Amino acid sequence: MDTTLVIGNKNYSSWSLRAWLPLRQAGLSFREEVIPLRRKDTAERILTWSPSGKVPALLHEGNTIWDSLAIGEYLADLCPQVGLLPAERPARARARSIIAEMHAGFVALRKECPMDMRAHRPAELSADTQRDVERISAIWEDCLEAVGGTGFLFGAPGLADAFYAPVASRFATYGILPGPLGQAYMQQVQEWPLYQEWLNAARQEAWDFNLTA
Ligand SMILES: N[C@@H](CCC(=O)N[C@@H](CS)C(=O)NCC(=O)O)C(=O)O
Repeated sequence: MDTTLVIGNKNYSSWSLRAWLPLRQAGLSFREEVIPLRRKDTAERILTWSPSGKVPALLHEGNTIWDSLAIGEYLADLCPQVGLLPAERPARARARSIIAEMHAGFVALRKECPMDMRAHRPAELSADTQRDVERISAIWEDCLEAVGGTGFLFGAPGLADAFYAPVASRFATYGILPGPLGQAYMQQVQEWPLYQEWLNAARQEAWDFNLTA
């Protein structure tokens, strides 16, 4: 049976990237259904696939799984050998906590600094966004210190990195500099071959929301 991931524009849709990365890591073959956001027919097109009216949605073996976090958990469950979540329970609990914190929070950063992978547009941050940046830097530092100071958040790349990859992209776009460990982590994400593959596709998309206007 066909596996399909329904996503938005790669340059802008951070939630889509969060589902696409673990799906690629899982190694399932799938096709992408890309629905351009912010068009007259966007809502109607998404609703033919996703009951929430939002992307991403995963169609797998007759199941529809919508929401990036549900998709990540589904894939971790389906392919435990891939290690999307850490093997040890305490690390797995921390991974789930920081994933949930990302999924539910950082509203100021998300609103003020929307993902725009192709752009470089350094910005002055509001106090609320600065607080989000400081919290994210602390999360990254805590995780990296626990794995020896380099690499991905829990050593090998996984779901936690998928959830924070769009944040690394935003930091790069808006000229936001975390501490030294955070900067090394941003570089690690930017060198992740799957991230580069998505970014290259984003660069080739023709759609432009003109977010500065
Ligand atoms: N909580 C959802 C959020 C998904 C979401 O907000 N997706 C946006 C695109 S990144 C969307 O589908 N927007 C609908 C629209 O723009 O019409 C998730 O984690 O998947």
